[in-house]
Amino acid sequence: MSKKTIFPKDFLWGGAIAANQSEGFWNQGGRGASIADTAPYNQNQNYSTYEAFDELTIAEIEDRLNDKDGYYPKRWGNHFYERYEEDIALLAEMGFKTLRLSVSWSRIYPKGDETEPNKEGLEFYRNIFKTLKKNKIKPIVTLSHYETPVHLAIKYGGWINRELLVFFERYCETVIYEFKDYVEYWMAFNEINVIQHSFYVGGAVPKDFIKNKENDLYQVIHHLFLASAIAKKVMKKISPTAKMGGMLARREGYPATCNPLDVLQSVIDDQKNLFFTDVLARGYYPSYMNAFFKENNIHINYEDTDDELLRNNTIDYVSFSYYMTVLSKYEIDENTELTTGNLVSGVKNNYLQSNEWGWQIDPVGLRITLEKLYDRYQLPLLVAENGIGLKESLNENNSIEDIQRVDYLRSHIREMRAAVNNGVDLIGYTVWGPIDIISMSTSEMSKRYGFIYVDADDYGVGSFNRYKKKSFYWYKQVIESNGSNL
Ligand code: BGP
Repeated sequence: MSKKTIFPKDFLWGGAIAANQSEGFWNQGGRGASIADTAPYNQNQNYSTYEAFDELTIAEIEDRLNDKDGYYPKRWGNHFYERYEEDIALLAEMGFKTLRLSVSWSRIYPKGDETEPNKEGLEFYRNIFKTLKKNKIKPIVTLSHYETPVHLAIKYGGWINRELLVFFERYCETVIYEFKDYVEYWMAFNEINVIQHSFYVGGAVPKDFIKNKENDLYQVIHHLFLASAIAKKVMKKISPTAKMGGMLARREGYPATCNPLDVLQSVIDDQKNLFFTDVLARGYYPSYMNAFFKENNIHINYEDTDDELLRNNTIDYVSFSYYMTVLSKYEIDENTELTTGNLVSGVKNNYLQSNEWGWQIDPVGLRITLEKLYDRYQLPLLVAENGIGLKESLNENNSIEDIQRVDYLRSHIREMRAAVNNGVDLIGYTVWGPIDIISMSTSEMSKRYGFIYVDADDYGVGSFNRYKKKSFYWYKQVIESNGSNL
């Protein structure tokens, strides 16, 4: 390996947040409720059965909306809604080149099916984009980060219903038109494959609408593919020089042994994950999925124009979240040790250490995934999320010595650097939750990812003031040196 590895000069160093985990003020500024606002915090939770992934009936969703069931941290976030100027100034101080953030659909169309957008919502994001521009930070915008308006879930059954395509197209047209002068990078859905884990989180589908689980799953996925293609189609029309990406929760894995059956299992597990980016990047269903549909009697309702829509509107770059790896095993029995993750679970790898939530830390896995994805798609790649959740509290100097975070990020950046050196076209790296943010899977504030500490607990008690951690200064120097000073 060459000693002097250089990231491209316009490499997008930065971080990533989502509206529903950061903004708060969930019912202010004309905003409607989104499905994320129904995710409660349960202090007695068992980490392997995250409530965030519960399947819910309409009655249960309504109960949660009426606060029948406790405390909902995503409604409060980290107060980005009122502190975004201060937050962006801090990110600019670190030298951020980019901030990946989502627009909350229900701030723009509070119920989702209106014909006129909410002006206050548009104003809010316009101010954010202006502030980013002033600070020379390029936004990467996710159009839907688990944020479907809850009304679309209750009234239409969420993404099981093809009618959502009409509402989503209108939303995309509005947002892309309004912000075309500020945004060069878009992506339609965050972690589009989360639907494999929850109809509600991934597809806004209440239990009442699910008739045949497996068939319905692929119908919802088909609609998400069409919606992604529509987002690209709209973007091409309104902002032809911008780029539309696809976003996958990457499940990188290895065979548990060199038994060919474990190796084959690993290939099959990988296909289940890569299926999503295969369709988005190539514009058609891969043969292994067509075979699977045939064998399992799965029939997707297609319209004549669907094939053309998918083929003509493929993504411009591939992005993914990467936190961990797992093992694949042909035969899993009661002695097989399993491991958890927020989306990824599988067989435990004893060569790896885990974080407090059982997520197995594997920097080399990031290199492997970059090489694999680039080879498969030959499209630019973006690491849209990476980072480590830690429980932290301020020391006497109002800071945190988050050495573990620095170690984690440093080791992952080293592997990215090696991949770039080996010819991978990597355009950016956005560390998850640069300012402490509510956890997606556990709804905890105390699972912290940030370079910047937010003084708030799991119940929203605290000043919400921001404090720089040690990693703040470290990441600043990483960006300053374009990744050579780690
Ligand atoms: C991803 C989600 C994010 C984020 C991250 C960390 O799956 O896209 O929204 O939260 O994981 O996960 P968690 O917050 O559950 O620790």
